[in-house]
Amino acid sequence: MSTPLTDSSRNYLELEEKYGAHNYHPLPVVLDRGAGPFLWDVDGKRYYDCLSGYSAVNRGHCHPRIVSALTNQASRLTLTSRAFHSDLLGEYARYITSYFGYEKVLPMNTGVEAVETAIKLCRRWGYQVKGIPENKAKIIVCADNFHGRTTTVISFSTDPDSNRQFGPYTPGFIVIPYNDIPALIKALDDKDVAGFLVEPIQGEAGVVVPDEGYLQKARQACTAAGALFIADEIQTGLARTGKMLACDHEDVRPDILILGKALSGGMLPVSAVLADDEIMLTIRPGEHGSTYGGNPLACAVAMEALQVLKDERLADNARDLGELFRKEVENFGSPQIRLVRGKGLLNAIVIDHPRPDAAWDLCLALKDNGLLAKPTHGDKIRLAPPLVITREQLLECISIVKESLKVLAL
Ligand code: IF1
Repeated sequence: MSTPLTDSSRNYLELEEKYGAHNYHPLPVVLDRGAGPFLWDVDGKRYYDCLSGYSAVNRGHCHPRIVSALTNQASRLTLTSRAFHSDLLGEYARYITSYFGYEKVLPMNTGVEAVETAIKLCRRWGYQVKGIPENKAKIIVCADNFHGRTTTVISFSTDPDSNRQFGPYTPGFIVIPYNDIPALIKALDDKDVAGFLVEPIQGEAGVVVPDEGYLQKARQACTAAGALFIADEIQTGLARTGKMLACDHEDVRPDILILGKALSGGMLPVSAVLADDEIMLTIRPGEHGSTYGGNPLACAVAMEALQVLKDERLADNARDLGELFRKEVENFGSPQIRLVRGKGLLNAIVIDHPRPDAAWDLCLALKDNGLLAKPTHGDKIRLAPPLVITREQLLECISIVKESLKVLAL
């Protein structure tokens, strides 16, 4: 149904298939170049990127200022390890803490490492500050969460694809429904609860936006119960949803803020955990760390990437174009679209179709028509272009979606 692969594309696919583990099922497209909202395949065909490296490439591909920060620093000093000081870590720590309004930062690399760090901090705070008996600390999480792939983090996943046959699992997590304040208040009754870990919008679940006021009420419930409110903004943060943080929509300040993905603008894995001293200083030298965490290359890239978000007012663009996107797609009135939802430029359309692989087929048609997106959980397609996309470009994406829907006509 999709246009056949060229010989050269097929070669790349076969190489990956033969020598790479089979832990992904990518769309059959082989990319070798990117700029702004565009990607090009090895045959020179151009696509709109509506995945943005799972929301890492918020400033578009190969943003000149970030590339320049990367290459300048790469030819000077890339890694010292934390056994020594570098001339950039302190500067970066001052920059990012004042940017987000926290007393301290703990730098890591991948998103899930930052989540693990937040879990360790939360438990440590529970023992040292809240006075929970040793080994009794619990953390509340939500059903259908996605926080990464490590053994501990999949221990509290409710998605069998993520955790089936990877046990035994790490104990100490309580799962409650998402967007359910009474369930949270009830779970917080347990005096051994140290914190509540939540995505402000559930990404992997299919861009599930909670009711307005949910984050604010959850924040208040945590404060009342003496538990930490921990926001995983790895996917929602850094201008993606139309504010710098998704929590900003409700003026909520997390006790622990987790950032990743877009922190480096897609150049290298850079993540961070932000918190105040009462929490952060419960971990002392030698008790946590990472070879690459806080490396000078990451510091230089992250500072430039954060500055670009402000200089180019990308949160405002995400807010305005997100509203346009949802309005236009709703206006299709397509019987094959059950609904469109999201915030800013983090959106999903939910497909309504008898064929279970309809969303996959639509993604193949989108690809043929010059737009790349990926289905999640069968019937949902996430559409999250780089935030530098212009109004005209977004309108072109919308007409590609409209045109491609024809493959689903019944
Ligand atoms: C995969 C989704 C996106 C995340 C949140 C932590 C992490 C992620 C809220 C871990 C990672 C990923 C990773 C990717 C698929 C992907 C994803 F489909 F699962 F939901 F982005 F849309 N917290 N999200 O979304 O960060 O360790 O990967 O740097 O296949 O695992 P990481």
